[in-house]
Amino acid sequence: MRRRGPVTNSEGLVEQALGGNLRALSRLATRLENDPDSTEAIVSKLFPRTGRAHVVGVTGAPGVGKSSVLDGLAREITSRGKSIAVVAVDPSSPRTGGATLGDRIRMSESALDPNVYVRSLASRDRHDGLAPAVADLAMLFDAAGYDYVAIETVGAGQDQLEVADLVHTTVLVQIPGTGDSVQLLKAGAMEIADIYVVNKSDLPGARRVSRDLRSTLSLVMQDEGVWDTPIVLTSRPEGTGFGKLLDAIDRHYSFLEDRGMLADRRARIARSELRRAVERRIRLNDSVNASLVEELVRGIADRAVTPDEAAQRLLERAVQDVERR
Ligand SMILES: Nc1nc2c(ncn2[C@@H]2O[C@H](COP(=O)(O)OP(=O)(O)O)[C@@H](O)[C@H]2O)c(=O)[nH]1
Ligand SMILES: [Mg+2]
Repeated sequence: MRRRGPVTNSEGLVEQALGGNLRALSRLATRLENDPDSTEAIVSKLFPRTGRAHVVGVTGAPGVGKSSVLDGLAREITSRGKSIAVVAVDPSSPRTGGATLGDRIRMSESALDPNVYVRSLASRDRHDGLAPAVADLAMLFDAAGYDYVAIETVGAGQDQLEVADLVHTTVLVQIPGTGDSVQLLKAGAMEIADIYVVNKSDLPGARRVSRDLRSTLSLVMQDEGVWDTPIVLTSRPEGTGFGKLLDAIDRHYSFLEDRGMLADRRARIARSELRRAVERRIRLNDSVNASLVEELVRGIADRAVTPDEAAQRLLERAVQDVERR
């Protein structure tokens, strides 16, 4: 289907969305998710308005209760008069299935609670990390003025490390009865977690998980004056721990600010923004220059060009295209 004047359209939508129109916000989110060609125009409008939200990543294995924790957190945030938008990447957080987030989605769409907005990304089979739209959506909700923007992602190796590049604070959710913290250490997860949540603390063994984390952390982090990674016990059915979790999240942001470390995190986020924009250009040209890509792929397979020569030619074409625009 052909769109007429997509740029003007997006501009109008951005105006409306940033003015508080939830329908426009939702349409813009859909566009960011499904129409990569319009991303640049949208982002250029959003970008000057971003940089205010506290962006929080929530990661952990499927079923540990990331969505439930976010639901509890959202209630705590709204009770303090603040707002949160959630980008849910976890494919186990569908709109169906009666998950608590399903209710949140309906709530935000019917604008019953304007302080909570949940957006689930259609799950795609991506084995190469997070969809680029995740970061763009986080930008959208930041620009729209939400106090907190949370990204919920499956804690499956790569995406867990990637989400840490998009956020100020990474929350890693664990539960009683699964592996010990040595596995986390091996997976590199201990380096990215700013806060641990032991969810399902109504089940037996939560204290043991918490002690295990604490002792492993004390081995890893021996420096004085570094962030003392909090371990927060939560329980969705009992509704406990979410106040403490929000306190810990806020405390982490203040810590970054006070220690002059917020600038480092911002630089880390900026680096991933730059990388995405570069990739966007190449991808854009993938569709424009599909035949060149095919030719290069064949060339590499036939050993006629090296991968680096092919990459160089693709980049040269990308630069020409940018100059022509
Ligand atoms: N007992 C108990 N079950 C929980 C708790 N939090 C979540 N669950 C359940 O765990 C399952 C997975 O929760 P969900 O939030 O969808 O996990 P996610 O896949 O990590 O987002 C659901 O059946 C929840 O009802 C909790 O604190 N205690
Ligand atoms: Mg979920």
